[in-house]
Amino acid sequence: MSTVTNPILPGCYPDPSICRVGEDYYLVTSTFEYLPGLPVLHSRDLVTWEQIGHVVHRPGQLDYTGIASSGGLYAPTIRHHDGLFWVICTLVGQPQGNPGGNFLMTATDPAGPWSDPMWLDADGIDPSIFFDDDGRIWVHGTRLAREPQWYHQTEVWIRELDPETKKLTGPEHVVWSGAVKGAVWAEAPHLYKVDGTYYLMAAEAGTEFHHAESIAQAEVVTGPYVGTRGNPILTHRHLGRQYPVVGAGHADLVEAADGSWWAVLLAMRTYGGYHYPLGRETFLVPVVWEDGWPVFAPGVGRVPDQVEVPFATGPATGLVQGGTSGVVPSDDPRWTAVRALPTQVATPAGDGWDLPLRPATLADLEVPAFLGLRLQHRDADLVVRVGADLTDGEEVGVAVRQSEKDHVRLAVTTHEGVVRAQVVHRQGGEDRVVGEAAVAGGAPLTLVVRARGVDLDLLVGAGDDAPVVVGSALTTDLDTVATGGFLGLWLGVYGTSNGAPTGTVAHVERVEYLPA
Ligand code: 6LW
Repeated sequence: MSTVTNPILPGCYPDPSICRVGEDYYLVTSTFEYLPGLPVLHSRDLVTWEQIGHVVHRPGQLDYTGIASSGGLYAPTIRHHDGLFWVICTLVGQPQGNPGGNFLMTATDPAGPWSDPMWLDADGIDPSIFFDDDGRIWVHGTRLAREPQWYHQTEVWIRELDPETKKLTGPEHVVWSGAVKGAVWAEAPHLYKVDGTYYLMAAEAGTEFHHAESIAQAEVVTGPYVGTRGNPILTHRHLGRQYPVVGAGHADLVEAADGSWWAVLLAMRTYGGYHYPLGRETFLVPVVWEDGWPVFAPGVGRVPDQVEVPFATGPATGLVQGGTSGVVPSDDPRWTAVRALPTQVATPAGDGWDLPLRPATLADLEVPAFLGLRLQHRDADLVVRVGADLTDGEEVGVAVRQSEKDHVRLAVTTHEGVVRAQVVHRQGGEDRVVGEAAVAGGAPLTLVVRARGVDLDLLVGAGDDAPVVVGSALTTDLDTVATGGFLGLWLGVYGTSNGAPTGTVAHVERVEYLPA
């Protein structure tokens, strides 16, 4: 028996989906505009998780051109059938004329390689796939209702997939709009068959404070689906905004090898008031079946802080964080870039990276020279040692990123041989300088993001000098409660020539992510 502390995946790991193959569990989450996309996490016991790869890991697999922050990859579903892993997902926010929408990818090894996308003729988001025991395959998803009877009414549709052509075929069935009349955003639908009955489980009320999970059953896969009187089967909305975990929903079920049932779902841990800078995280909840319906967290009725997993023997670490030293080597799977793969913007070099500056800035809808990782702890430091021979107009720095419009950066620049550092808070698309300091001394520079709850300090030190604070900001000005969107915060290193052609390469000697 092991006891794991929730969340099992801390930081921005939203919209989890899980499947089991023998004794192995595989889980995927959304990644929006970040690449590589859709991390594949593996566990043998639900308590110790390791990242083994990504579904979107190859240049050219998907085109992220022009995709704004909080667009991109939403809400994947992972299933295993007949020796093949299937992921179905949506690429959101493609400019007109480019492929986008719902697609399938398959792999024989969940660590990859994964196939190119097989695009589906279906609009909407949150697709899922169900393999019935009669050999038929059913795709389902959600979209704004074609003939809405209330504002933001969505509808869950089901349609058959032809296994040969991988195209949708036959009639479409609209089966669900949420458990309550007037429900908004029926999302993350997943079909299951348990003891001969079909179950359609879906979230509703939006991926925010009112988020809730509901379930319905049918005798035939295409419905009609009838909800349980017990809906919603899980929500935290009745606990109020002071409760430290909010927004529970977007669940997926898995049956363990011993016959026990579990759900993974997203929720947010608040701090600094009603804010969640770490974003939507993945939690584990035990499930039992009573009278033909699932009961989430029996006896507790909400997402438990700690979960006992009887068959687990592991150290219950949740997602294992980097090395003990905190150094993030360039092959660490947590590295992500924006609209491109890390290896398309930088080259691994020693413990670090060679990062060629790019004309694009963090504010542009392009590929910036940015390498980052999720903020996974309230209190953590990102410490970067970087050297660059900048010319006037160029900058290298560290950033706390929500989006193009909202981020805080410590920018080191040079002007006529004078090096200085500025902390710039870009808020709602407007830059504001919140701190400034001269930088004198040797190379390389040490750039630090120090997150302590709501407080963010950005520091610079030259050569062997101890870093000093240049400016400060608040994580609660950067989270999605403040800015909108779907993301938790990212910390990273960046370099830009601010629009000018450049041949400058920053050498990122060392990056450490240090939970404090
Ligand atoms: C996702 C939707 C949601 O598509 O947020 O919790 C959206 N739910 O299901 C983006 O993550």
